[in-house]
Amino acid sequence: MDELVEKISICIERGKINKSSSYPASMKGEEGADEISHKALEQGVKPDVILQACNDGMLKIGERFSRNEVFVPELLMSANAMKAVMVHLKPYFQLGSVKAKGKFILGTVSGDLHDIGKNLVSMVVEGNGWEVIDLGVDVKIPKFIQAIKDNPGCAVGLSALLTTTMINMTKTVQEIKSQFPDTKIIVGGAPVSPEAANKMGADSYSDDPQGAVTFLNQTLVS
Ligand code: B1M
Repeated sequence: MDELVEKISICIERGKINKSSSYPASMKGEEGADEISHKALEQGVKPDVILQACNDGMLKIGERFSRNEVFVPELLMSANAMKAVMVHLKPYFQLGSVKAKGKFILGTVSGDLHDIGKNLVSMVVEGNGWEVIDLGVDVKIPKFIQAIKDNPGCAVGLSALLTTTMINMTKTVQEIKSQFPDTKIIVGGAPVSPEAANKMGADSYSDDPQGAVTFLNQTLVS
């Protein structure tokens, strides 16, 4: 089982999506993240362990990108490999048809196209009984405002992965708070910190999806 987990991490790092993908050339014809994660789940590997393997692979490709050893196309292939795994993991994060505890509006802020972390947050929050209204990536302030108007009583989650888009996160938080002071906001993403969250006026910060669930359960469930 450990071997499968190790292979998943390698597939993510190297951007090997599935068997029919000819990228990377050195892994042509081999099974990819898609088939191996499916097999691992069938053999009883815990979804959390598979998720951790994916995160490890992502971390490694990110470090290589920082060292200029790989470039954006390689990052994209890794992201696509991770998405292939997430298709298999999704059912494990979802509950049956239970009445939603409340609504959670989620999006990656304007200028930012990273959505893997946000999608994980979405899955886990949904799996814990909340209705998630996922606005996607590069979400401009008016779109958040409209969604809040359409869903009174909702909470809002913002994600950002670039230090340059944290300014847009701040602007989004401030605009939401000026129009809807009672709306609770949680922020997250690699460059965000509890201090930054506090400074921008968000109600909470989390470095993982479970933190968003805890926040929602504590804030909106009486
Ligand atoms: Co980009 N990228 N990227 N990238 N990318 C980073 C973020 C970077 C750190 C890489 C590096 O330099 N080492 C760097 C940012 C540097 C910085 O600003 N400090 C970077 C850069 C520079 C860029 C471009 C500018 C590159 C370029 O074009 N020259 C460009 C920007 C595009 C844009 O957004 N406008 C770019 C593009 C891309 C791709 C499109 C190729 C691709 C994204 C594909 C996609 O998301 N669909 C990509 C990727 C894959 C990465 C790395 C490798 C991986 C990010 C990721 O998915 N991590 C990343 C390096 C790295 O982080 N290792 C990098 C896995 C994910 C599960 O973690 O998103 O942190 P994360 O989410 C976590 C937590 O943060 C938390 O929960 C998640 C699960 O634990 N969380 C929340 C996230 N949101 C939350 C919200 C919450 C609560 C928790 O509540 C609401």
